[in-house]
Amino acid sequence: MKRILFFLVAASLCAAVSASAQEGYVPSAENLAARERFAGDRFGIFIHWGLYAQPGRGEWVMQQQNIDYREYARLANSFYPSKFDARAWVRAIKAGGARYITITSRHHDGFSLFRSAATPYNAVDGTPFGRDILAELAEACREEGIRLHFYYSHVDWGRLDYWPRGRTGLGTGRPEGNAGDWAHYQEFMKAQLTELLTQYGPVGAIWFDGVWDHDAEPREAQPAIWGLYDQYALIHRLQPGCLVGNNHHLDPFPGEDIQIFEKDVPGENEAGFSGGQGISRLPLETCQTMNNSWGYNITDRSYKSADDLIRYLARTAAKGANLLLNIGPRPDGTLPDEALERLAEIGRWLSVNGDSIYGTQAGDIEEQPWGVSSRKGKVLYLHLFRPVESLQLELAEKVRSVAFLADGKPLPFTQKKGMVSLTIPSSADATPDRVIAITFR
Ligand code: H79
Repeated sequence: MKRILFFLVAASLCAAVSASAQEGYVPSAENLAARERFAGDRFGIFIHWGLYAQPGRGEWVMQQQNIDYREYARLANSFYPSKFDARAWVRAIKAGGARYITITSRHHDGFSLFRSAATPYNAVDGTPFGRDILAELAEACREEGIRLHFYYSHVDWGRLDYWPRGRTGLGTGRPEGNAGDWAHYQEFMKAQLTELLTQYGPVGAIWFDGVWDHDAEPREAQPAIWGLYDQYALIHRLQPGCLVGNNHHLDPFPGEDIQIFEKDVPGENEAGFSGGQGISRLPLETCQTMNNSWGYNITDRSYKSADDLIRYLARTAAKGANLLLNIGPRPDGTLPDEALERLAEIGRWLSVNGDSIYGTQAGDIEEQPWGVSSRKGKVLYLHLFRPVESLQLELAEKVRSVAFLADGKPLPFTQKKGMVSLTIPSSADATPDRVIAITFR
């Protein structure tokens, strides 16, 4: 109780000013256009990169191994990714068919990948590498025509002003009895958000993560605890077209422009993070790992096959959501071979079948044993995940033509009383998802 009071007093002071503005949030025309563009993108690549790439045990290593924050910070002295080449990343990602990149500007360990006057604990001022990772990436993205989004952690496992702590980062050596300075931490985050929105050109989205650290407090308390409305107003003021997303696993708060689902397509909860949220009317995004780790994990070989990832992309699109697929670069700055191979395969599939993914909405037909469906205007796309000989579909609209998307070969069909029957010739071509386009009149 004392803790709640502390937060409310500390946070409401700074949140009060703009809280009302965001509570009656009306997105600008620019923001609405950005949402539409985002929803059409359908496929992005998530990059988790930071000091944690060096121990190679994922981005939670500091919390999981209870590493003292002073010892952990020494990893900055050996941050020297000699093979980092932003253009090579962006080219591989673009060839993979992704339309945007979301990179961890600062994760829970508190290290910033960008030049920041708010803390020396950053890639430029705090490492021998001395280069601004985000600046190089932003330039490469501009050249290649890919949008850039920034992940930003609300949680910090090493700062003394991040106190009271939440449920994580309790073993990182911050002294008991630390007074903390929550209002100072809020100011720090706003200073960094201002940098992110003024140093790198247009930012597609700010992607927050960590509200769940204080989930002992109820949902309604979260905006005031974290100063969310203040941050959202700041972002929209600096860049009206910048989308705000927050991976809090709750129903969206006012001021958010997209809704995020962690490791599940919207409506499912296999990973266990999505039980507390429904599906809103905002553009949706599912983030997912290629193996079982976000940050580089040197022993995690549990990569999903390229075929499974392609089907996951189709399943996500069929739910009307984007897929944000993760890669954890190595400490030397390269993308893991396994990730590059999968990217290339997804890109090959999309170069033929992209029409059934980009710019689509959820399909008219729910997920079936044979696969899923997506829709764009007058065209319904059937994604066949396994061979079937025939399909009976209840479709109210009158069908004009049916054809394979890959080669345009027409399929025989009949339509009687709203029931469409398709006979599907078998194919020798191996594909994880054979797409049929049904065009209505
Ligand atoms: O950045 C990646 C992860 O590091 C971060 N989000 C993705 C995108 C993340 N890691 N775990 N989580 C998010 C899920 C949070 C799990 C929690 Fe819990 C469940 C937080 C509170 C309840 C685990 C169990 C940690 C504390 C208790």
